[in-house]
Amino acid sequence: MPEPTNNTYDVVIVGSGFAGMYMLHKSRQMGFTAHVFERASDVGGTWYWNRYPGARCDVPSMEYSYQFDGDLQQEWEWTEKYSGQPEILRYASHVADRFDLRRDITFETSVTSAVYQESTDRWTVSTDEGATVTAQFLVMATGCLSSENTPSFAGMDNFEGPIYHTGKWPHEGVDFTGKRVAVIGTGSSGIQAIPIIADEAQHTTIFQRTANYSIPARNEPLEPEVQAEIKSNYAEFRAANSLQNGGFGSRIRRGEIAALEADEEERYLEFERRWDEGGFGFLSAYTDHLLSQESNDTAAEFVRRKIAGIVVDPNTAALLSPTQVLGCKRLCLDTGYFETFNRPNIDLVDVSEHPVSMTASGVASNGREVDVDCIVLATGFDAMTGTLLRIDIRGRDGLTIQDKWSAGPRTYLGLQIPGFPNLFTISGPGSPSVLTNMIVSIEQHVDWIADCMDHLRSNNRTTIEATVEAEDEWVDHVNTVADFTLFPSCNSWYLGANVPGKTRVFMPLIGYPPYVEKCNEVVANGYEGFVLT
Ligand code: N01
Repeated sequence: MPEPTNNTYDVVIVGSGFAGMYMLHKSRQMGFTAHVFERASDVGGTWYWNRYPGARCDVPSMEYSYQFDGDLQQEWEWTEKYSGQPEILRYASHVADRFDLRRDITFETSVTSAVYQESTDRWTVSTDEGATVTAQFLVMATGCLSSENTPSFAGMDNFEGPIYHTGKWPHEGVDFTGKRVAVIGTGSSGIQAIPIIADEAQHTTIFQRTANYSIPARNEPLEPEVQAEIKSNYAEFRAANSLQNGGFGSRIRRGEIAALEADEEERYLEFERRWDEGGFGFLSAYTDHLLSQESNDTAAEFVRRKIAGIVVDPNTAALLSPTQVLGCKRLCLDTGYFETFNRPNIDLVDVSEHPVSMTASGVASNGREVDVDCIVLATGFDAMTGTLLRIDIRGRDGLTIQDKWSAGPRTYLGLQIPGFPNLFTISGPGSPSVLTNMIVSIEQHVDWIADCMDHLRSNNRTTIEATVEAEDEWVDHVNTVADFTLFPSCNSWYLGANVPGKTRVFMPLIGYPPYVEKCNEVVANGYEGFVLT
């Protein structure tokens, strides 16, 4: 395993998912010395850990991939419209080989602390393996969904069988054949895993707290002609995607009218077409689905009717029918999720009113106990802030990130935090991150950070630090935009509402590509909102 060869670097990067890998490559390209620390034993980030059955990306493969290198994007062949986890992990590994990244990555090593030394304007970074290095720049490429959320269920220690979390799945896989399985959680991970687990297990019981909307993914093999056609003009395709809301989907038909401007039948046909096509295009039928409750109701009602049409048992169909705003929690894409509830070997238990607890032999709620051999927790993540807050990060005057963010995360552009000079977050809270194609956002952030480091070097500056005024204005902006939409209306992880005790703040910025324009404008105005020393 490559240990750091020096103890001083221009850049230390934490994490070797898609953000950390590109940050390393870009830093090297620009002549900076860089080193990465990664807690996993290989690259891939979220795709390294989330190996649960059915794990698959919900952004098409031809878009969920790097565009920074023309040859790379030409030579890699995707096999499916939406790639499964194994293929994405192979791609990450290929990128690491191709750019010889692993020689500068120390694996199986977690950064435990990062302390800013005011006397030297450098960060001292320490790891759980006892390494200590210093760097001018510290880049947190720690991912948005990288700390799994394991609720403390009463009696959890008593359960005698194995408990698996979808976000930390055993590498050797899990054989559910002949097993009685409980699955807790029906977000994107649960909805992808349940059909496959139910197909394999003797019996599966789903413990659902909130029913979720899901649209058929309609995954299919990626025809070579389709791939070749996109590759023949890849740069143009990428540029067109970058201009779309969320940075993806230039081939999605975008509706141009509000839902209520269409008559009922026209609307029904439009939703039906999009349901048949599958994917996130469903959300683009009309312009105002996340702005107007009435508009949202039309789409939500359509999906509820679909569920009622698919699920044979009316009680189960009713339980599976969501009532919150559609899209307020991230919309799920599935393959046969609702159909799975017609199997004879699956039960659905509503735990919306009564918490789940565990016993030696199973899972209980509201006095009903179900004996199982193993439990799958599809209970999500302490998103966007969880991983950063687990590291002892201390900025100027010993300010800790835990104190700085005690009332929720505060950043400028989701890139920097006042009091923490030369520390950058990739896809941090306050940036569009999780509301976009993550790889597009990552590349935009890495390019911005690398240009910024280069700017300091060329102008004989040592540090860059966001001002408190810029941060205040930015946080206000993020909140104002969110409040203009229906996003804050439900208990989503975007708000931190899934983790007991977490401050309720809408963390991502809604608005990509305007965000990119803002970042470019900040640079054009001489790094407006930052102080350079
Ligand atoms: O996590 P989630 P996830 N008792 O937080 C339930 C990305 N992703 O891993 O809704 C009982 O969405 C919780 O219930 P509730 C994607 O961005 C992408 O599924 O809080 N239940 C919910 O049902 C996604 O949004 C892909 O009431 C409890 C579930 O657990 C994000 O990752 C695939 C509970 C958690 O759902 C997270 O998805 C997978 C408790 N104490 C993930 N605590 C694709 O690209 C939580 N729950 C397709």
